[in-house]
Amino acid sequence: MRSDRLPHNKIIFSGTVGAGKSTAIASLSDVKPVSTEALASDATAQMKGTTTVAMDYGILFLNGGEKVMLYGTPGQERFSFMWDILAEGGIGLVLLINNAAPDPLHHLEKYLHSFKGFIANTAVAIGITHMDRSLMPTLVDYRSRLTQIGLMPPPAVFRVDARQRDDVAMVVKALLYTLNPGLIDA
Ligand SMILES: Nc1nc2c(ncn2[C@@H]2O[C@H](COP(=O)(O)OP(=O)(O)OP(=O)(O)O)[C@@H](O)[C@H]2O)c(=O)[nH]1
Ligand SMILES: [Mg+2]
Repeated sequence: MRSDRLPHNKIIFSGTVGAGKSTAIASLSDVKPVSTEALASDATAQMKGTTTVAMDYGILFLNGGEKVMLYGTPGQERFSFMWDILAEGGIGLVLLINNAAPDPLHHLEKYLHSFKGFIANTAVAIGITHMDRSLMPTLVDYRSRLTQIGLMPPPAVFRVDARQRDDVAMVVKALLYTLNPGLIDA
């Protein structure tokens, strides 16, 4: 892979609180990831001990030696000012939705709306996490909702366990493939 095939090489992980954004970056990164965890407060504290307050950062090396920078956003909406800042210059979005949280289909719509402008200029691939804990909604339900939303081309949707590197790699490869099928030939 040559650098002229991947002029900008930054992808963004966003999505619901506890979906596994920080975990996914740690699973996939070939270097020790940088994280900004702080003790959770309010409703998040009932779900998890810490939460991302600024960003996660990791690096993935593709087979050709090409570097893909992985940026994770905070899930909490009170830190949503970071979403646009982190997305600046990104080539695509991996959206992780926590299937064990209440109303995940609503979260899907909300995050797609928040990143509407970014996605219009780039691409998105979707990972549904915590499906081992909650089977509903199903991937079919997500695909139906995406059809209703009308994004073109329709985003790829996968079952992802953020703790599993192969699962995270799959959704990232789908994103890179959407952007440029030549990118993942290595
Ligand atoms: N059972 C299960 N646990 C998962 C899965 N994916 C991630 N986790 C766990 O979910 C927890 C939350 O993950 P984080 O990586 O902190 O989530 P986050 O999206 O970064 O959360 P915020 O930064 O608070 O928005 C961790 O304990 C992960 O190990 C999954 O598919 N199944
Ligand atoms: Mg996090």
